[in-house]
Amino acid sequence: MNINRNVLTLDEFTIQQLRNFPNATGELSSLLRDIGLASKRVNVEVNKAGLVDILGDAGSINVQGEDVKKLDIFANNQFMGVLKHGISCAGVGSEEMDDFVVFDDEVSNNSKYVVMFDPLDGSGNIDVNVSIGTIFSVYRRVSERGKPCTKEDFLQAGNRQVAAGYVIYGSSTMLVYATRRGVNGFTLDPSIGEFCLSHPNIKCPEVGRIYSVNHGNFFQYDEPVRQYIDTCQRKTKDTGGPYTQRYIGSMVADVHRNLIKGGIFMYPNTIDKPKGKLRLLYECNPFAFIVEVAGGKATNGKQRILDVQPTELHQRSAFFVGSRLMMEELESYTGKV
Ligand code: P6P
Repeated sequence: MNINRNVLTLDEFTIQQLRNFPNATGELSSLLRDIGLASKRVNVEVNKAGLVDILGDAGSINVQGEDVKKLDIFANNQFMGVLKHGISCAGVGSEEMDDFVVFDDEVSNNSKYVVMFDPLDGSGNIDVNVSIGTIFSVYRRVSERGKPCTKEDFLQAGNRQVAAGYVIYGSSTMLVYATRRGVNGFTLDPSIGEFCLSHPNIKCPEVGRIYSVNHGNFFQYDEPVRQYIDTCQRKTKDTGGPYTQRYIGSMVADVHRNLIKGGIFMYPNTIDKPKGKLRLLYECNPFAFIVEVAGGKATNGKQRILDVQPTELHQRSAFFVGSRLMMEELESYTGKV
């Protein structure tokens, strides 16, 4: 009997991956399905954010010193909930929580993975209806199984990630995740409430014509970065341009666009933020992993991002990510990485 499988759901895809790798335990597939479930619940609230009193500041201030909006808290609790009650995660770290959380129950203590996530990145855009997103990063724990996870499980270099991904709540809702075997995108089909494989085996074009940076900070950037931005502005048909500047101010939307179309996203150090603004563990590392698996590059301007050894859960970093040849042109100004 020929079963019509022309559209694979996220669940079917992750189970198919299991069939292709019989030695796999299924814990990572299960964890990804848990994240997909939480994403669908967050999506419902994001889509009606303008209609119900879920907007507006929750009154609290998060560890970043930013006003926390109710949707941030809702999203944080959704991802925490599915991961705590799943079978694959020993604990989590989140932008919305000062410290990492150990689930510390028998099943969780025997689980293989820990997860870092930014539950709702770009949340400052929630009430002006700009695309926002969730970002997540999965590590195999280094602490002894059977016991509670420890800080060392979360302070691993990005090159030890097992999987990473994001959800973009935009004109459509997409979940994109990478393992070392590839990057795949799933678009939510509201008619069946399932993420369906829409972008198999995503590759980042070697070169693009989009550069993404906050020009408002231009005079705060180091000279080599300003020189590269100037070069972008001077591109012509004869020199691989003209380039266009696209910057939404929501990292998930900006990096997703550049991943698909080709381009470079930059959040350099500034005079005001000498260590950068973006968070290494749950913003830079996941996107660096995804873009590298797709064929691009990601650095902090001096070093491959995935090789940076973290020392703090919420540490910041300068971040440059995108098409390989555009990153190499940037490095011709900032120094070879
Ligand atoms: P700026 C959103 O607050 C965020 O963390 C990223 O999503 C986004 O890329 C960046 O900050 C925008 O920062 O300083 O340009 O507004």
